[in-house]
Amino acid sequence: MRKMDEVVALAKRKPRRRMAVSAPEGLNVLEGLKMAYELVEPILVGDRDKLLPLMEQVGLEAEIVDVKDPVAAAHEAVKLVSSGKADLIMKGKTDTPNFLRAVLNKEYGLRTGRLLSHVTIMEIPAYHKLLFVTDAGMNIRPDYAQKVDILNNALDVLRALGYDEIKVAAVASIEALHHDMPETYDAAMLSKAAQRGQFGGGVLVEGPLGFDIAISKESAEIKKIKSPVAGDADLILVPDVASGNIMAKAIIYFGNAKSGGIIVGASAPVVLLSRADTPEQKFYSIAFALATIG
Ligand code: COD
Repeated sequence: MRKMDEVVALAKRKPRRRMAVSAPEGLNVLEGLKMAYELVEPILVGDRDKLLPLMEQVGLEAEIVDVKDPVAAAHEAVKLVSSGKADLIMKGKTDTPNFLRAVLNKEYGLRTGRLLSHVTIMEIPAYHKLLFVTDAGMNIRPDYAQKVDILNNALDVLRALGYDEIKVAAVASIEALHHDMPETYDAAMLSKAAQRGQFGGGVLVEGPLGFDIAISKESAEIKKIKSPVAGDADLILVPDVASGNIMAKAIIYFGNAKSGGIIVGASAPVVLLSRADTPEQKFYSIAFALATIG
């Protein structure tokens, strides 16, 4: 896929769903929800007194579940999903760790027994196709086994969007194995596992690769790295949340990218990017979540 509009078109072909939104008291959240009104019916879990004037300003009509505290709102929103009153959930102003703790709640959370992980989607004017990044949002310092789960989750997402050949770059700061850089060993092991078919057909994993090699054929030629993934990656598997989050935000802000983000592996899709996102980014995140529902 080359454009975010293709993901939006896919989402528009799905049935409209009910989406619980935790602490949506912000113009950017409400404007994003208005843009996505054709895709999802929002249920706003937040402070009614703050919401009503903002909703009037934006021109959005929606059910409100009155919860003043943003952390309590995350828990109520999760309960709406686990009780079947909503089909998916989105983070508004609740901070990410507390929102995720509500999603992971042992009693009423959205656990499935699988690892939950984050996938970012980006349309970057300087790149020839959509670029996905995982995990720049949830698992702080994943070990090798967790990286296998993170990769499998992201592969499920791309397959749900219709990909049957997926080029994955497991990135690090260098292409050689370095005894003091464990991420280079993890990347090499993932690459070997993929060669042996551990991630299914049509999946190519190359690593360790510098980010420049993953997205630039010229860099690969200069550094004499021969791989079908070089300069043509669909999915970037990052070593940890810090490097991935910084990389993704640098691309979004300096690279003028259209972007969206979701958590996968839960019993329902979870829409999650940064609190500072624009309405357009909220809209793309919602479309991305909807497009991946089977
Ligand atoms: N998938 C499934 N279960 C999980 C996961 C996961 N990814 N992470 C934790 N759990 C389970 C554990 O097995 C355990 O049962 C319980 O949840 C608590 O685990 P802890 O002790 O690791 O939980 P926390 O609350 O200390 O941390 C979980 C967070 C998701 C809150 C934490 O990992 C986090 O803050 N992640 C980064 C979020 C962030 O700031 N992102 C960047 C901004 S977008």
